[in-house]
Amino acid sequence: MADLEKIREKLKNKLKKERYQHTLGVMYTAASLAMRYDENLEEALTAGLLHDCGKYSSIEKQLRLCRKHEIRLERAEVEVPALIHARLGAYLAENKYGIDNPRILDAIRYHTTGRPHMSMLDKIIYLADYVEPGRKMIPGLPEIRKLSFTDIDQAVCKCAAATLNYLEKSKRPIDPLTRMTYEYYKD
Ligand code: DGI
Ligand code: FE
Ligand code: FE
Repeated sequence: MADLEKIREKLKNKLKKERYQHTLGVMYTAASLAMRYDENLEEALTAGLLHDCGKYSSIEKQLRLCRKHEIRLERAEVEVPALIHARLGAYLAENKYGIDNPRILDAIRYHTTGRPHMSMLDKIIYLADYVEPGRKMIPGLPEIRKLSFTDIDQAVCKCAAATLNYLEKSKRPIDPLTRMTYEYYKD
């Protein structure tokens, strides 16, 4: 069993204050969703706590760590630096925080884009990241918060739609997985 207290201490030293606060918000929100959907609490807490462990403030540092550990990035990840921390985070969780549970590692790996056929833990982390209490208000957030606890697939769909909408409006490159998540959950 992972020692959550130890992980917390380590993250507190590595992440910026706001990122650490967000991390705790995701951890507790993930735990609440796990209670609602009969998922393993320990797994939800661990994945929530570690989901952004690769999110060092500088992208240069994230890229440097990827090179150092020979983490191969997809083309979309090279084009969109915001995506790097999810793959890097899964690597660090496994190799620096001693997590060997593949369900937790996948939830970290896919927390930014989602993916088709998400596990319950994947969905919980994907949504907790979006709806945790410290998230700044964005259109549709109150509805997605409520839906997360009433119809999780519908919540994933709305969340993916909102992300796509935002990316299209701001004309940013879109990872194929981000689109596939929406396509899969829309019906
Ligand atoms: O790490 P967080 O800030 O807590 O949240 P996150 O891991 O969901 O990352 C959010 C950012 O990632 C947000 O600015 C939207 C962006 N994002 C997600 N999918 C894509 C994307 N950005 C681009 N350009 N393309 C994507 O497909
Ligand atoms: Fe993230
Ligand atoms: Fe996050």
